[in-house]
Amino acid sequence: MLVPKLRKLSRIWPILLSIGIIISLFIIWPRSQPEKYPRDDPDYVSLRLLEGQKSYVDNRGIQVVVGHYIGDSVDTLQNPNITEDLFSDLINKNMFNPRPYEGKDGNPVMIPPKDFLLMKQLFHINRFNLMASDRIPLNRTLPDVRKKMCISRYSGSKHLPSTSVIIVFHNEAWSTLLRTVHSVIGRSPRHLLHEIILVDDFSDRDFLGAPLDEYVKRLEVPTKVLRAEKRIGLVNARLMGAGDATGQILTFLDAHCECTVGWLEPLLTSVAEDRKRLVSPVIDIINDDTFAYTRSFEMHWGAFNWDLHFRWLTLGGSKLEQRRGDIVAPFKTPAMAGGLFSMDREYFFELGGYDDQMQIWGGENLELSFRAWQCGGSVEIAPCSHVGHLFRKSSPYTFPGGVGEILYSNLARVALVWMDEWAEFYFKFNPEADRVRDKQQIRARLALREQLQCKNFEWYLDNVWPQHFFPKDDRFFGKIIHSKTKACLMRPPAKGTYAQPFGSAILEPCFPTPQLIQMFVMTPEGVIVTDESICLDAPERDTHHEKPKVRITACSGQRRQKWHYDIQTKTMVHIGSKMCLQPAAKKEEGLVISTCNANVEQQWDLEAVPWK
Ligand code: LR7
Ligand code: MN
Repeated sequence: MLVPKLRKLSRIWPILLSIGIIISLFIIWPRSQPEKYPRDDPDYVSLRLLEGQKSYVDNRGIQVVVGHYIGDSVDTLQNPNITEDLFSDLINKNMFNPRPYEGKDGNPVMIPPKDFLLMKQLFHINRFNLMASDRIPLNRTLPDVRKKMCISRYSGSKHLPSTSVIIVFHNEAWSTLLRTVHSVIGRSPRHLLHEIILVDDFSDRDFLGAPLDEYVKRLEVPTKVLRAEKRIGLVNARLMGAGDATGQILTFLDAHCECTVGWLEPLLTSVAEDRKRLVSPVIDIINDDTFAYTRSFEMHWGAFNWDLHFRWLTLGGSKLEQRRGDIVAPFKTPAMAGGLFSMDREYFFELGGYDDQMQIWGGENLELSFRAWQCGGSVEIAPCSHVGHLFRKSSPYTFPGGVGEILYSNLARVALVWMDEWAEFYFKFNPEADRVRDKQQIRARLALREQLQCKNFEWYLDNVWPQHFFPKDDRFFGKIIHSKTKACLMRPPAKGTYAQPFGSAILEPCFPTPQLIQMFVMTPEGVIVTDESICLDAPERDTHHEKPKVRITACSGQRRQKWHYDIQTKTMVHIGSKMCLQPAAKKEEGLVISTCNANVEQQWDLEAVPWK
């Protein structure tokens, strides 16, 4: 081992020279490179620095929606630059080739232009920049992104139960998988790591076979690789890992994470205080193009939209007030993202493990969140624990049976077992899920719900997520129709994997069959809210405009979002300004509020739509 190293020393000057060249490129690049690819090209490779980006709002100002993607799969290759042969050759190669400086401190990786073509081809294998990942060392440094207070808060956590870390994977890249493992080992107190269990969900890449078995033998924490004999999906892979684990606490991670310093102590502390807690870290962002590490906003909690897609929502109003005194204390969340959390091992099984009928991907995070809450546990986020996750725009692997069928079957199971009347709401407006509803055998899960004497979904909504935007018997749900034109109030449509909830409220012809995009909830407090927690909003005072614009924006609980519907006059009165809702003079300008008059322009009909 030593001799080759010495020999290399004599060749050090050319290395220094190339480092010099690379460093200067590093400095010149971002300025001198013109943007080669249009922004909306999925192959657009970003070399921009993401400095200052501190939340899930992306660089176009759009809230990034995670846990919601349905990508095309790798077996239908669409990149014309790459032949099937080349692809199957590349796919089995481990091209891990680290350079000590790349990705250091979470900085973005720079790829020289001569490698752009190959880089773009490799991107398709895992749907992230594999070339960039393969240049970053397994033990790259990351900034300590915790609030200062976190350090002292957990400095005394010596006597905590230890954890088994379970990482399931299907055809993960070597570099991302092992960077996950090394970040666990390198950034956890040794005595808190009981073992690491990698569960291979029937990968077919050569390097994930024997070479992986060999590699993990040399790690300083007992690490094993369990292998599924057929593709079993992430739920059953996690069950396999949990069944084998012997640590007192289970900690699950996706196979492309990077833990930061101090990540583990807050999770274990919280579970040790109350064994019925499921605790997630704050999930930071590893960029899929550059592998830059971006700290994400700590004041988000997890919930879901009307289609049962996971969403991050900003903690607002009273919830934030409550946290004033102790902003780094773990806080309760209606749902977890799903991939990264710790919980007591025995409690995991007491609570029913996972629904083993769930296939491949999706839905299990809500299922577990509902089950925990409704059956006496809780779900939390520990803001002092930060773990990076590589967010992708599409899914790289196959969904045997079809993405739709799998995802909707999983979600149908969640709804049928846990959501009571709100299951009807879900099926009514989600025909894809409704189609697979009757195929679900859920008797065992209903028996579990019975046996654990779990509370109902109404309790969950009222107590765990009182800010929710679902219909309920105490509120209006349906269409808001402009009496004169018979047009329906509508939210701007969401596009692709990004929700674009903000903009003007618009009036469009009503759809003949009820569509969620034209449905609104009006709460007893006078909030007009629709899916994605967006509210009808107007300024309480606007000295510049006679007819201030009405917008559709994130619900804030403020007075500017409160309305009163007068049944007699059929007017929708904005409480803060005492003005009335009406269409703007030009259709494309949407809606405004204006001094109330008895004019027909200001008349609205609230047409309730049955939702269950
Ligand atoms: O068939 C499969 N077998 C597997 O072993 C499919 C997937 N997997 C593995 C996969 O290799 C990965 O390690 O399962 C893990 C999760 O799959 P991803 O990374 O494709 O999922 P994701 O990060 O896009 O999706 C989120 O939602 C999923 C719903 O089923 C899971 O709960 C993921 O764990 C979850 N990820 C996170 O919570 C990370 C933060 C994202 C957010 C918000
Ligand atoms: Mn993931």
